[in-house]
Amino acid sequence: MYTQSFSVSDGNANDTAKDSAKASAKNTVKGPKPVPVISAEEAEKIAAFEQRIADDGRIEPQDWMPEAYRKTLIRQISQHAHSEIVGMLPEGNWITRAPSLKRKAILIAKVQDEGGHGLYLYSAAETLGVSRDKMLDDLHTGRAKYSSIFNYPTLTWADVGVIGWLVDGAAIMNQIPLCRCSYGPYARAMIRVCKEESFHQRQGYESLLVMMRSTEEQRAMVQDAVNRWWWRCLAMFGPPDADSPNSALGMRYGIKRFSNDDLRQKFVDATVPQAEVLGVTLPDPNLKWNEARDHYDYGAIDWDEFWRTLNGDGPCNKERLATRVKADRDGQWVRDAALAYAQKRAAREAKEAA
Ligand code: FAQ
Repeated sequence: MYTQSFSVSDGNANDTAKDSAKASAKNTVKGPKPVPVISAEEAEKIAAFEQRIADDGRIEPQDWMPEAYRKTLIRQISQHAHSEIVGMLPEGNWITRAPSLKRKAILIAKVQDEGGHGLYLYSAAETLGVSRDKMLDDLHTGRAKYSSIFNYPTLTWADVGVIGWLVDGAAIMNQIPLCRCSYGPYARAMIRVCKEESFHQRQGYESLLVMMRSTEEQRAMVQDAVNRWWWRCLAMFGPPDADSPNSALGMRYGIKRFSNDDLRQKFVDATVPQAEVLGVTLPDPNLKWNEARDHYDYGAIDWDEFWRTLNGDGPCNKERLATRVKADRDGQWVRDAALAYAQKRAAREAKEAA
């Protein structure tokens, strides 16, 4: 695994020289800023890396990569992994109360899939040199983020269907472009994740269709769930582009292929016709087709609520974290036993081979 031996900008050599010149020109009183020195070998590595990105090639774990690329990936992939694992909880809450054996089996499979997605993603992040223990420690101590959407409660059975339809729907919209992300292990993990998310989205939609074709009470329950989840799902795509500090680097490095606002718009455009077929109203009086833009216009998202939730003050943040910490502690003996067994087996095999 490559680590940079000294601090250099992750831009190309020309950019670095221009940036340094600008910085020195501005800073006449305090004297010139130290100009980062890049060896010819270093400049060559940066150029090769940037060419690979420009050619839409893949960066693999053994390849040289700028430190900022590695850090951006670790940040995004670990947050994504945490989201999948914490994301098991809101729906997991309904496994014991699913209305039929069929729905229970589907829900168990879905929640188990989310656990699997978390595992692929932790593995992909580990290829960048970060340990799983460190990532989990960051989650359990509240240092790491996970998706805002999983800090809301699942109040009725309709919430489970709406999570499948809208939350998985938003996740797919965001994750399909990640299948073409420049980092090989992340891109490959995303291909399988997206296939499974697609099943998740369809099962949610189908479950809601059944409820919408049933009693008035069930239709009201679906509408109530849609009212509660719609705006949070729009916020899942992240802050508006103008307030998204990581987008520029993510796009430059070929990690993000579309901006937060572009994906949000794609999601709205795809979801409105689905809502019409379902017979639910999306809770936005400003939602209307804009002929000139060839897109739906939609109303203002409550970004204060989004940032509050991100900063730990959503309705379920404390509960979600406490549940994860407890699960980790309760599972310690299993990990210890598995490790002891593996060590014992390895020792026996070594003895037999000797
Ligand atoms: N929640 O500068 P940006 C799923 C943070 S998986 C929490 O725009 P970026 C499957 C962001 O991290 C859902 N935090 O950041 C499922 C950054 O904080 P930092 C998860 C958020 O990275 C379904 C700060 O705000 N999906 O649902 C959120 O360029 C059903 C500034 O934001 C992924 O993780 C948010 N919604 O863009 C499971 C996909 N939005 O790190 C169970 C991969 C932003 O500077 C049941 N991730 N933040 O401290 C991504 O595509 C990107 O990371 C974004 C954010 C688009 C989420």
